Amino acid sequence: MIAIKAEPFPFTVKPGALALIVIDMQRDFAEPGGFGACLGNDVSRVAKIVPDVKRLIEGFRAAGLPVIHTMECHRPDLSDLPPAKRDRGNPSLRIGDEGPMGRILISGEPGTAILPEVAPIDGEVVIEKPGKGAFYATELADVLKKGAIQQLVFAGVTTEVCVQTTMREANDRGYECLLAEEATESYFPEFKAAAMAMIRAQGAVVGWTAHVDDILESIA
Ligand code: TIU
Repeated sequence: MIAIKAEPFPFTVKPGALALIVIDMQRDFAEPGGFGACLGNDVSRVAKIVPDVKRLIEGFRAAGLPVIHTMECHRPDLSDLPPAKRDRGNPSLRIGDEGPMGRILISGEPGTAILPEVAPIDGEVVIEKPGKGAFYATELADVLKKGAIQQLVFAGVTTEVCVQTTMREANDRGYECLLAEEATESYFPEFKAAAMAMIRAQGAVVGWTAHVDDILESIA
């Protein structure tokens, strides 16, 4: 393996220590009638990155590198849903309400599932998370420690919410983090651009950004 061409400078891959983490590529954020749409967002932007997320996942699988998936969701009894989260944003349907794809953002419901094109395969870890960050109230820290993972490539949605929150959490825990530019998206293009810029500012204060092609070329 070689260094990945990245910003603000090349990302040196540590053999055996790199994993891909795919954040919340769920129907609830990509399809009409889901959580993202209930918050008033145009979800079509998310659907457009599916091919790039898919080829990144396939590249990691082909290289024998771990792929970890996360899902933002809550228990059916809502015991892990703070009222402050449930009531935020005046959505048309709130978390736990019955929507066209089942109960909004509830574990096991059809709308909460990961999009079929980028779904986990047998043996891949799936982290269900009640927060925006993937470390809060989950087993992610243990999974990474057990796998001797020290570096994370990030994909998924949305760039400035769950992706950036998790990158910041990982960065503080000592992981080197690289965001795959074409494999992440926001409902707001200007927020994606700002998140990318603030991640790599100040000499990679949160992490690196790189193009999917450059990541794939380096891990092949
Ligand atoms: N996964 C994720 O980013 N959850 C969100 O609620 N994102 C929004 O942009 N709302």
